[in-house]
Amino acid sequence: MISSKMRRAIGAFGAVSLIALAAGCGKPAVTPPAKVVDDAAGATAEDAAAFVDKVEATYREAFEEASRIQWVNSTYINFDTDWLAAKNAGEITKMAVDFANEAAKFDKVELTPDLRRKLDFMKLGITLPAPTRDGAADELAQITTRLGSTYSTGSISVDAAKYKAELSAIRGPDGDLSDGVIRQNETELLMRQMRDPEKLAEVWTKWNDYAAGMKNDYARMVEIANDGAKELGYSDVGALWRSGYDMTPDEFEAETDRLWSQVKPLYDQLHCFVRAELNEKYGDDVAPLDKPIRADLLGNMWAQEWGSISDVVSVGGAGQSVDLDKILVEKGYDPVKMVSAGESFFTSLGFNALPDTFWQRSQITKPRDREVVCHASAWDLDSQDDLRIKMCTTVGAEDFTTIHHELGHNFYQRAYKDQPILFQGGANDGFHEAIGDMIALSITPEYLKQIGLIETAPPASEDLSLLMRQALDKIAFLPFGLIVDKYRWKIFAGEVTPDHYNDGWWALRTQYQGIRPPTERPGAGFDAGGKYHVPGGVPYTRYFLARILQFQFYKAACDQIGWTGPLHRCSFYGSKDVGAKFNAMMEMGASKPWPDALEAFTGTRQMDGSAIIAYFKPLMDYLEEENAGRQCGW
Ligand code: X8Z
Ligand code: ZN
Repeated sequence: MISSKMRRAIGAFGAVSLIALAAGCGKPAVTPPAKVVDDAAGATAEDAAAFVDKVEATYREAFEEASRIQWVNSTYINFDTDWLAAKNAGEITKMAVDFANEAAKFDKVELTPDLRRKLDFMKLGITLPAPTRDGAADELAQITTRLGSTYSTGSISVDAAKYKAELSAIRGPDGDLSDGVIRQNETELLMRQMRDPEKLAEVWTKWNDYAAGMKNDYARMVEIANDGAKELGYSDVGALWRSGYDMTPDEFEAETDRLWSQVKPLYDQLHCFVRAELNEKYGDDVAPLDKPIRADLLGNMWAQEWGSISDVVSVGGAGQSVDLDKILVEKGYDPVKMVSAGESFFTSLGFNALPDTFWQRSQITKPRDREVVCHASAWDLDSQDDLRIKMCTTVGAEDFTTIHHELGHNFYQRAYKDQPILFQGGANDGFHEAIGDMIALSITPEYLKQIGLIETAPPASEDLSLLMRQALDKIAFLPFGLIVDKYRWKIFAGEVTPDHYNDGWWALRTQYQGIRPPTERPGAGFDAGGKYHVPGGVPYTRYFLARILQFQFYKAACDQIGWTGPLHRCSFYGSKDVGAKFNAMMEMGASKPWPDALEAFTGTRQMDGSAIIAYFKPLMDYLEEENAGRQCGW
């Protein structure tokens, strides 16, 4: 499975990672056995340059074909597209592993920084490497394809009559409600909307139970990919993943812990306040004040972002001043119009409009009558202009943010399209995830007024309620963003074994997020498998980094326009200067160590939590006061 610097699509199963999808069928692809090159005798810098040229030419062609296969598979999952995707993924993994091994013959040759970086990326771009022994790459590709499809085509069964109202709310009056089968993306929508603790617990439990069916495949995937990582010289896959940040794996882990300790006080205050609000709504039985919060009450299947329960968590008793969910519906926005609005923000900064093919080829809403990967992703199929998003958009605030997120990937991809293919990627993967989010931070009431979504911006007295809505998404996410990989690092290192997959998961969930499951979980289950990126093999620390970085980018942009007001009210909509400077960072792609890119836009070389802390300062002051008499913690 390939990703990062070698990916063509971001956030796609398989296409973030060209090689993730696999079929459980079909004859293995025929490819020559890989040869491990350990003879460095006589290799020169010129040889290295010629080798890199060959690899890049090969990848340009191979990635385009792989992306198109992955696209068809992700937008039409069936036996045949799984078969094709798995076959192709196996071939690409073999090719990439062969190149990575061959690159080792230049380990001791003195090279320019660019060449050295490209050779390093040949290894680091393989998210889940296969060992070179016969059959391993194909087995891995089949497993990862099956995991992807099993997740995306997953469903649960409920009593249709009991959920009639909820199902018609998400399917509309014409939707068929009779069968009681709730599909994966519908379980997400239900967790957002339902407020009945018994129904929440049922949907939550059934989805997490469904995930247990992916456990054996996952455990086998870990075995094979770890063998592959060892052949490439890493202790395990976790170490490989932590090596992509221009520092050692240990330094990177320490860096993420440092960032977490900077922002943890924000989370602790938010947790304390939200738990008290839930206690008021649901009472001591469902939401006691002295225990971790029940994970199904937070408006999200994974308790990762809590913005959907802003109706429950109110500031000073005030209602929601700007209810974007309602406004988008009232103003007659449909999914395409939402994407158009997102594009307009980027063009206001001076970026060119998206190509016509974006509109012709993207999947913006869920097609009827066929299985697709609903999890949102952004694609660049030809490493040039064939940009697309793939979403199952519903009209509302959450997907409006996700659209900006995905478009951020597309505009980044286009900005670095003239880089050599091995440098076509984010400065690090956190940058890639932060671009669109940074733009979305600029969706302030003042901006909504500018684009005609609201008539008058609310007074400053309503800032706290707006900040609360943001905190429920941005701050609540921080520990989740950290633990998904802390968990997988432990699995790859053998510290959490399949018999204890759930024990390991819930230990971290409780320790970092302060949440608990609504029902008793089997220790040997696989609840983490119910989160897209786990069966999808998509590394997750990138999203933690992005939560920090997006505020750094945003603050830098606001400084550039000379903003002196409260940070959360700044919108840089329409600033060509910010656009030009942002583009200068984006067009570097992955060609330089990430601190260079960060410095180009923000003037600093450190990832740092002080911008997110500054943004939420007014809310934190409020929360500290409100929580003063409370027993916080769990
Ligand atoms: O997976 C995504 C994007 C695609 S890269 C929609 N995100 C993470 C998630 O959904 O878990 C964005 C925020 C975190
Ligand atoms: Zn993304």
